[in-house]
Amino acid sequence: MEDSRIGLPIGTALDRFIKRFQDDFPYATGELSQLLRDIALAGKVVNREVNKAGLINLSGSIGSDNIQGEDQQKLDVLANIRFIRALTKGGEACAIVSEEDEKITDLHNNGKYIIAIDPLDGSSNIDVNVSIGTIFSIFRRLSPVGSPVTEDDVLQPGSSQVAAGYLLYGSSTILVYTTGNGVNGFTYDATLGEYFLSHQDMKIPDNGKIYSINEASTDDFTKPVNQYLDHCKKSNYTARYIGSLVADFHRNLLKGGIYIYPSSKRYPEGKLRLMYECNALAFVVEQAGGKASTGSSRVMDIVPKDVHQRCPLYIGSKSLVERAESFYD
Ligand code: AHM
Ligand code: MG
Repeated sequence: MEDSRIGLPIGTALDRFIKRFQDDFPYATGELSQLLRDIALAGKVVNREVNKAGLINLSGSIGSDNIQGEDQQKLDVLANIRFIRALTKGGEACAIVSEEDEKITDLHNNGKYIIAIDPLDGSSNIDVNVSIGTIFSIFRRLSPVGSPVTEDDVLQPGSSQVAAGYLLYGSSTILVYTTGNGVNGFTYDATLGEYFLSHQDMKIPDNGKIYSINEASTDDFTKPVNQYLDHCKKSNYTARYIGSLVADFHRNLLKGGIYIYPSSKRYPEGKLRLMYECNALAFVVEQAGGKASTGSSRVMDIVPKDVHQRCPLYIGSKSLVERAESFYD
């Protein structure tokens, strides 16, 4: 089975795929390709650790909080180490922003790329064998190579991403990414230690019946959010909420639906982080024909003021997101 747009069959190894499209990247020198390979490799290591967590004493909390004041799990910390190490080694990245680190990691090298990463998202699901994921965003630095990394290099809007994607450690492990030429998914075959193209040129259905939101918080939500939820119920939608952003997003990408984490009394700015949770999925969804909104504006247009800034998120099928936005008009 060959896709006319990408010209490579299902089953193509990730490495071959990356090589084939290397020349399509702006400023192609192979460095962005190498970064994607580094992320894929670290993903294999994290996948192994996630799969064995119960056996090798990796379950549970580490007993400290991260910058968000959230309880860090052992696997959160380990995944952070694995990804930072993989991204540091190659020299392609000059700075890394991570959910787990308060400050930007400036690598003081000649790397051209800035990475924003949530090494392991869905902490509350780590110990209970529920799907969790890694989310990444890649930007090109703006300042000249050789000079110190600046705030402007790091605080770029999502619209400047050169690549983004996620790894979902689920019933199977999948890497989904975009470099701005559509979205492709690669399923990991652990017996061969390799990712293979399984989802070509992914497109999100324009419509759908799934809505995903933590409905226990309705008392905290604003009127438009609750009105939209009433609309979902009256329209016979079905509710699906795992509480792992990557897993909820991936399901809706395949089946059509909307994921919402709105602003609320508890989280006036929303809970999810713009730079390493919302932007990457926004880039993927737009490339797949969907939409990502704050409820009133495009997520990827926000210029971040802080690396850990939060943002309300309405993401998924275009017509569903637009309908949700109409409740704010
Ligand atoms: P985390 O980065 O601490 O794991 O938090 C992000 C997670 C998302 O994966 C998920 O969609 C959301 O938080 C769930 O939040 P809640 O428990 O409030 O529904
Ligand atoms: Mg997270």
